[in-house]
Amino acid sequence: LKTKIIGVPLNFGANRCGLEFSVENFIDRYPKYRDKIEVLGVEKQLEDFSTKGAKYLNTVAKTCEELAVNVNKIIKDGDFPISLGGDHAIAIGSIAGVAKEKEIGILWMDAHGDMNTPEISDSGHIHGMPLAASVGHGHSKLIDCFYNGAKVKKENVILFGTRDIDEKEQKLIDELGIKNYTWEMIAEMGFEKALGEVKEFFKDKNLHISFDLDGIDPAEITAVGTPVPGGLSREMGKTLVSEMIDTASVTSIDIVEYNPIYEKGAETSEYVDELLQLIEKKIN
Ligand code: DIR
Ligand code: MN
Ligand code: MN
Ligand code: MN
Repeated sequence: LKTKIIGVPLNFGANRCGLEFSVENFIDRYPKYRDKIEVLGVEKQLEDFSTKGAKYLNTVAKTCEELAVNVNKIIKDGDFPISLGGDHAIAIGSIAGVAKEKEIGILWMDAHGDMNTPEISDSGHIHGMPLAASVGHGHSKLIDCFYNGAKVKKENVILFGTRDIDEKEQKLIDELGIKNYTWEMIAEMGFEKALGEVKEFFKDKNLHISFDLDGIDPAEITAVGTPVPGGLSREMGKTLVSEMIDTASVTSIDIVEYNPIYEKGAETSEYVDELLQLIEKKIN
């Protein structure tokens, strides 16, 4: 297995300035990645702005489609795709690219649920919808990315570290019975115990990890657009990735929502570098 990094500097899913600089800024700080990261361009599409509830739907869908094609190729070659965002909407594409070839579960580490649909979303931002789309809920242009239909069974999904879920989004999570380790639960039961349960659940199964940097405590990470107090320490985030790779059959990872314009120093890009190094060491 060899890691292949695809950079996807999408910002249209978050509708937030700065994410479009993510990949180039990261490479600029860490030139060792210049030849290692394949950067996908984000091609603006004609949008129908009268379609409410999913802003920049066509541009996001097109970008996800392209990412899916690239990720799928990497999986078929027997390698390990890492999708570096850019906003979290790109996970619709990375998951589609893997799920075409393998039945996978998803570990979604995030402050947010990302279980909105255009009907229930308050913001209309697609980066709040990728998990819902992957389990078959939301706009058909998102659900049907790369191939038609849901990509993952709702039973095979775990949310981890959440602490900002919208009201109607919570209702959908409850209706579907999506397993949700909120940050409050993790803090109460202890990180080690929560991690142990997640490891037990995904043990020996194919697993895609979707790692939203805003899942980490904003006291330790500044370069995210939607910070929420609380969350995993940097060390916990690394332990989570490392121990899941040891336990499950991890197929692929997203690292998303790096927004350099909010960075106070270089601590977030350093963290992304640390995560990439850890994954490369474990996988290669
Ligand atoms: C919010 C924020 N729930 C929304 N979501 C974010 O817009 O749907 N996800 N920031 O990462
Ligand atoms: Mn997210
Ligand atoms: Mn988030
Ligand atoms: Mn919110």
